[in-house]
Amino acid sequence: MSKKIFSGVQPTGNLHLGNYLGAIKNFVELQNEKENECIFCVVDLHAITVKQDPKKLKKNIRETVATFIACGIDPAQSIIFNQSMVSAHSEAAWILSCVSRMGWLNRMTQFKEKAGKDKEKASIGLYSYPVLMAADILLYDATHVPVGNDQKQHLELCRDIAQKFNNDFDVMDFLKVPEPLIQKQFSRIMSLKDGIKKMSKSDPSDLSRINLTDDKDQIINKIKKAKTDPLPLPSVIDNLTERPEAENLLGIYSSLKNQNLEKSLMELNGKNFSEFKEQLSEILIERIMPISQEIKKLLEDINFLDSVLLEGSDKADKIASKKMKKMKELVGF
Ligand code: AQP
Repeated sequence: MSKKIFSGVQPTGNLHLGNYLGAIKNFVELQNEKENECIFCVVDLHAITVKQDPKKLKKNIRETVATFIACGIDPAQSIIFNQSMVSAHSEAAWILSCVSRMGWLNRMTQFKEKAGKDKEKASIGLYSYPVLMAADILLYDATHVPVGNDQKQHLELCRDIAQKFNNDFDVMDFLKVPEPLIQKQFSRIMSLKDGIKKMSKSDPSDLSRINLTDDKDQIINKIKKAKTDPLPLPSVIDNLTERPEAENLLGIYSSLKNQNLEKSLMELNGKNFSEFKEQLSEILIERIMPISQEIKKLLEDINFLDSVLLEGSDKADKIASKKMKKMKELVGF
């Protein structure tokens, strides 16, 4: 059955292995099932929920488009566009924020993590981030949303918002309730420096993540320095309990090889951590280098990247403005 796919990535720089294995790799697989309609958005409105340098933001927007394409998203097959170029996202987010309840948003763990200790100083945008995300998805009648595990709670909220809007305005199925598509295994890649923190663009330590623009030497160095524990490599999954760093590195290895953890453990049986790390670096170089080289090449042609966004935004605007018009009518505007 064909699916309508929508997902977004924030242009906040440093796109990393977590973004790739948790989300973008899945985008490409879904696109390659030819019957699906795919829309991938550079969510710049989301990016400004925390302070951004305007010049860097512009650069990061182009870098995100280049990364999408370098990873295998084909602008001739999928719509790639920029959220701020389609005004319906902001309009729908306002209407949906009037439908959403404070109590729902108060439960969002990502806000608590990102706002840190001083929540009073967090932007209102950061607090209402999940409502904008719901608007993004619902404007396109997306049936499926591929995301990393960290976005699961936001997706559940999106479903609640869609159902409440439909109930409030007595329209059975106007907003389609989407299904999350979260990979069963390895959907949360952790920091290379701390196995209980997710790999993240905003981590101040570059050693905590493999960036999709890293070169060979950077990859080798980061994996060499990745935190492990003093125990030997496990031979069975049960031995991974309370060993988050080992579990993370083995998860990355398995995800890159498209195999389960059991198979990787069997394959690596008898090896020590430094031999395993060498093997992990090799496979990372094999997978990441072509992406990193392609990103660099694409970034030399800014006109091409801008034209992809312009064309994609035109196509997205056609779909979103139609839905927005109906939404406004339902509300009574
Ligand atoms: N560590 C991760 N493991 C698996 N999936 C991940 N994603 C992000 N980090 C991991 C998934 O990547 C997609 C795009 O994420 P995003 O850039 O829109 O936002 P994010 O989740 O806030 O990513 P970061 O890296 O943590 O950014 P910062 O540091 O700026 O907050 C999403 O589908 C996400 O699930």
